[in-house]
Amino acid sequence: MSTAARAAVIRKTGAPWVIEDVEVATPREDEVLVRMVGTGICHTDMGCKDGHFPVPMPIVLGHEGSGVVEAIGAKVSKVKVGDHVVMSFDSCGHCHSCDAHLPSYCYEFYPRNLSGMRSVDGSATITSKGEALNAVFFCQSSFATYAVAREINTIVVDKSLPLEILGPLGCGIQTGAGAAVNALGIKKGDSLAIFGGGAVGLSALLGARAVGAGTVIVVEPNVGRGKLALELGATHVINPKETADVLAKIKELTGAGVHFGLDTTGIPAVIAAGVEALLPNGMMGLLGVPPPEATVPANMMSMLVRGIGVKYIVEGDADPQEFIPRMAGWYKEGKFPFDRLIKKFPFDQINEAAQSSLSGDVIKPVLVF
Ligand code: CXF
Ligand code: ZN
Repeated sequence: MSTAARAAVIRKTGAPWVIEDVEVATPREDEVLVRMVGTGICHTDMGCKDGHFPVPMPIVLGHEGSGVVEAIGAKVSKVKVGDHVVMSFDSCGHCHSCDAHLPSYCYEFYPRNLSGMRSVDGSATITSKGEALNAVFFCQSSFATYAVAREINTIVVDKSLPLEILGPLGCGIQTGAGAAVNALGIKKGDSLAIFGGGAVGLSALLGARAVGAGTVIVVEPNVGRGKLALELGATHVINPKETADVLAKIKELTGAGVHFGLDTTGIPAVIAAGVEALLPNGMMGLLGVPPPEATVPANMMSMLVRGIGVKYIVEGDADPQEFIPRMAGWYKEGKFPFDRLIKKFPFDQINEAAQSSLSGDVIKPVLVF
C-alpha cells in the first residue's frame, strides 16, 4: 500500500519546482518511510535542477531531510517507528571506502545518490498517477511530504533537538564542518583560511571553532556574511572587493601564512591564492563546484618546496552515523550554533527559498512541512 504525498517535481532542466500529488512506496526490507518535518536546500539541488549536474528527469530533488519514522522494513534494526531522524547520503556499506569508514567515497556513490531510481533494480519509490519519478536522490528525495530512505543513510537524533532545522546536518553543514575537522584534521591552535562564507564555508568555521582552532580567516565579498562570520568566531574577515591582494593580506595577518586552506568557491584564481597562502606542509581542501573545464591552477615547484597537499573532499570525509550525532552534541553544548545560518520557509515557497540562497540573502534555506 502506497502513501499519498505531495512532492516538488522538476519535469525539465531549468524549470521551476511544481508541487504535485504523488504516491510514495511502502519501504522494502532495508528501507524506512519518513514523514518529513524539514529539509534544507543545498547548492547541489539547484545545480541538478539547472543542469550543472546531469540527473534524469522528471526528478524529486532534496537531500537534507529531517523527519519522523512512520514505517520500517523487516530487516531494519537500528531505526524504530517514531524515531526522529536526519537523512544523509547513501553508500553500499561493503566496498573498500565503506570498510574504511569513508562512505562518501563509496565506489557506488554516484549510482546510489544521483541516478534517481533504486540502484539494485532500477525501481521507483515515488510515482505520480502511475508514472515513475526519479526519487531516490541521495536515497531520500526529501522535497516531498514523505521520503523513503535506507537504514544506512538514516541517522537517529536526540528528540530534544529542533527537528525542523536538523536536515542540513546531513549534507551542507557536514560538508563544511567535516572538511575542517575530519579531512584537514584541524586541532587546537591550527590556523585556517576559508574562501567563501556561504553555508559550507561558515560550517567549516563552526567546525574549526568547535575543536579550538586558532586563527580562522574568512574571505567573503558579501558584507552581511562577513559580519556573521565574525559573530561566529572568525578572527578576521577579508572582503576581496576591498582588498586588492588577498594573499598579501593573509600573510600580513598571520605573519607567514596558514596551516590549512578550504576553498568553497571553485574559482581557479582563488584556489591558486589559497595554495600560496599555506605554510610548509600545508593542505588545501577543495569543496567548491568548478566550471566544467577548469584545472587545478597551482604552481608545482612552489608546492614541491613546501610539501603542499591539495585534495577534493566529498561530504566532509564524514561517516554520517558518527558525525551527525557529534555535530548535534556540539550544538547542544552551545559550541556549534549552526541555527544562525538557517532561515525557514514553508514547503510551498520552495522556488522563493532557492532564489533567496542564489541571491546571497539567505545562507541556508530550510523548507518546513
Ligand atoms: C555533492 C557535491 C558534488 C559531488 C557529490 C556530492 N555533495 C552534496 O551536495
Ligand atoms: Zn548537498
